[in-house]
Parts: sequence; structure tokens; C-alpha cells
Amino acid sequence: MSRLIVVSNRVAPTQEGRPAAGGLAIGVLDALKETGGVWFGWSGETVAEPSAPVIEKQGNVTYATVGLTKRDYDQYYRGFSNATLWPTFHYRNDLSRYDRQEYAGYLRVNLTLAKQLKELLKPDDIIWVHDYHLLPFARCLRELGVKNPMGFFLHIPFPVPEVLRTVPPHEELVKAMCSYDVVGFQTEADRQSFVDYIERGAHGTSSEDGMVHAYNRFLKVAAYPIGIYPDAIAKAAAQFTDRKPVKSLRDGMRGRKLIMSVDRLDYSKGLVERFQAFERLLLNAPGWHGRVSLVQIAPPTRSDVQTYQRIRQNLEGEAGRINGRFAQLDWTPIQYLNRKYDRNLLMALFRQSQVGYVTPLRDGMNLVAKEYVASQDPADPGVLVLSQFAGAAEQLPGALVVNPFDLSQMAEALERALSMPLAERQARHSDMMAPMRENNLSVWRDTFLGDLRSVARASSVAEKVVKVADVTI
Ligand code: ADQ
Repeated sequence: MSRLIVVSNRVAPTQEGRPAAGGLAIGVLDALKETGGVWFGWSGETVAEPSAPVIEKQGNVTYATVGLTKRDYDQYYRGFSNATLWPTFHYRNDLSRYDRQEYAGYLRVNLTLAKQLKELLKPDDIIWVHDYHLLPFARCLRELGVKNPMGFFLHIPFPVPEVLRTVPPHEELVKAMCSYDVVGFQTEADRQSFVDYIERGAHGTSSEDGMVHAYNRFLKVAAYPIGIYPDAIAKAAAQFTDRKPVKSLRDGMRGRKLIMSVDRLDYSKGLVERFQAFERLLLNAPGWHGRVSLVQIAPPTRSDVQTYQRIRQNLEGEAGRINGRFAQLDWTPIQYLNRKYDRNLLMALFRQSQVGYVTPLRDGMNLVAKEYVASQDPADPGVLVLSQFAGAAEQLPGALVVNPFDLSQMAEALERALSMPLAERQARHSDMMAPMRENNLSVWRDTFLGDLRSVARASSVAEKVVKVADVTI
């Protein structure tokens, strides 16, 4: 079987052969081990001078990482990727800025990375590129003469054409995406937005089998919703239940109910609205005073991007205000923890809570929602309150789905979740576990790679036909 080459902005750091990060990293690493291959991307370091990739082999997997100069980091990562694409793709074009120099830096880094990867490639490798940092990566490789099959998966939402058009080089970006052989999205809605752009803005066509024809290229475009391993998570959650932090959380609750939220600290996650809806619950239903607490775990990310500093201040202010308004000597309504936790511990914490409160304003998928459900004790499961704007809402039929812009509706959903009878909680939980098992992380990966391999087979057959035709002529 061909080797797999994974390209992502960050190469997940590994500990004893296992990725320290969750979800995606685990799925990708398993695939790499199956066929052998290379994981290529940024090391996370900034360096004075660009240099060749650092190569590290672990079994049949090679990690090839490169540093970015300060200028590359500022323009490609902090600039165009995270200050233009991230907000716009999350429908926050009010927070997005466009700077030509940054876009030039984004293209430059994509090209530099492509040149570096080219040196590591073999003719029958298949290449799987991840996320918005690398939209033009295939085009760069193709310009360098690389003919290998290339697939792309977008982890974040793909906006509707009207919103995408607010990014000035939108057409160049979409055209570049058409250099891939397979383009994958988290949801049907994202896939449809891409196809709408192609059909209305790029004079392209799409057919029912998911093939798109645009800019002189044929590519497969489909939704591949990312999954988790629900049974492994359930096991870890049960096993870690007696760990010290989990015990102290349990003891601290003293019979109170617990609503739990875990996110990266990001404006797309709807944290302020979430706190305000919890406040509304306390206002509307004073019977819950002293009987329910919200634990929000949100470690800061991208803290050198200005918008992220603002959201942190804002959120701390809101938590303080709400606590000041309602707290009693023995009860703090909101516990806001600004740190990361070990994954297994986090799953065990989820299992202690009665409500999982996952209400992003926009999210590609949101793995926390899936992890929350998987962590529950099937005999006494908690209830998931989930935003309709998380990709996960298409897949978790047992959740209480809310509009995160409607604080009253969220407050009502919290109350309903807190009071839900056991039989209904159990039914909802099993309604969600079944599809999560069917569409677990391996299914996501294998379906995507299966499609990429069939495109590869089809194009190698086509190439042979062309060669035979050349000889015959
Ligand atoms: P993220 O925006 O990072 O991912 P999410 O899908 O929720 O969002 O994944 C976060 C992961 O980090 C989860 O596995 C979670 O357990 C973990 N995590 C979060 N907070 C943590 C903490 N405090 N301590 C430890 N671990 C923590 C992007 C997209 C999503 C998409 C994923 C995967 O934005 O929409 O679901 O990629 O494709």
C-alpha cells in the first residue's frame, strides 16, 4: 500500500509513541502506523533563519518538522490564518482583518513548506493535508510538478459564499482548493456552501456522486464528519473516577448539580453568551440557587492575537459579575478554570456532571460534545445541551439543541436538562452512542482515505490509458 503523508500546521507532539493531544492526532497517527509514512508540518518553534526539516523516526512513522521565522509566524499563522480566515470561517467577519502583506506571507509559507515536503516524497505516496492554514498547499505542490494524489480536510466550518466573499482573495483560495483530488468538510452544510460557491461564483458544476468540475479540475467533494472512539472514552472516564481531582470535585459538590463546559478560550465558542444564559437560569428559577454550579474549563490559546486577550478579560469580568450577584458564603455559581487538563481526567470530570453545556456560536464539529456523551455512565447519564451551530448537532440526535444567541432558550434548556427524568436521559444517551460507534474516528479516516485512494487508482488508470494512446498514435 502507498505511504501516507500527513501535512498539518502543527505536528502533534508525541509521548511514548502516543500523541499528547486528542482526537485528530490519535486518528491520524493510527493511519500513519498502518501504512508507514510521514507527518510533516510546523514544529511550533520560531527560528532566526529558515532551515531544513528536522527528521525524527519512530517505527515506520517519520516526523518532519520545520521552524517558522518570526515574520512567517506573524504573517502566515497569527495574521492571515488566525486573524482573517479563522474569524471569517466562523462567521465573525466583524473580527476579521485583511492585510495584503499577511496574505503574501501565507502564500509564501505554503510554497516554502511545499518545497520542503517535495524533497521527502516518493512517487506513489498519497498526501493528506489538514485545515485552513494550508488551503493553497496542493496548488503549490502542483506548481512544483508533484503529481501525487492529494486530499484536504477542513476542520472548521466553510462559510456561505456571501461571507466567504468578504475575504478579498476568496476566488484565488477556492481555485487553489480545487488543486486537491478530494476536499472534505465536517458537515453537509459546509459541503453545500463550497458547492454553492463553485456553482454560482466559479462557473463550475457538481454531480450527485460528489464530483465537482471547476477551474479545469475534477475533484471529489464530500462531508466526512470527524468522530471519536466512544468506548475507549467511556472506559477512561470510568477508570479515572477515583483520581484525586475528580474526587475533590465530587466532594465539593455536596449534593449540588453540576453543569460542565470545556473549550479552548475562543470567541467562536460562545462563552460569554453561555455565562449569561446561566445567569438567566438563576434569575428565572431562584429554586436552583445553591443547588447548581457551572464549571467552565477554558485554557487560553493564541494569546498573542489581540482579540483573544479581549475575550479573556471579558469572560473574567462576566464570571466575576455573575458570582458577585448570586454567590453565597458556601456557593459559587461559576467556577472558571483557565487551564488544560489531562484528557482522561477531563472525561472523568464529565462523568461527574449532570449537564454538558456545549454552545459554540460556530464550530466545525466540536469533539467536546461527543466526548461528553461518551463519558457518561449509561445507568445515570448526564444531558447534553448543544448549539445548533456546532457540526456535532447534525449527529447527536439525543441532545437538547439550542440557539446560542437566544439566552432565554438556553436557560430553559438548562432547566429542562437539570430536571430530566432518568428514563429520558437514558434513551437520549443511547440514541447518541449508537451513531457515534458507527461513525467513529476510524470510519472518518478510512472513508476519507478510501476516497482518496480510489481517486488515485482512477487517475493512474487514466494516465496509463493516455500513455497507451500516445504509443498507439
Ligand atoms: P477545536 O476548536 O480545538 O478543534 P474541539 O473539537 O472541541 O475544538 O476539540 C478540542 C479538543 O481539545 C477536544 O478533544 C477536547 O477534549 C480537548 N480540550 C479542550 N479543552 C481542553 C482542556 N482544558 N484540557 C485538555 N483538553 C482539552 C477544531 C475545530 C473543531 C473540530 C476539531 C476536530 O475547531 O470544530 O471538531 O478541530 O476536527
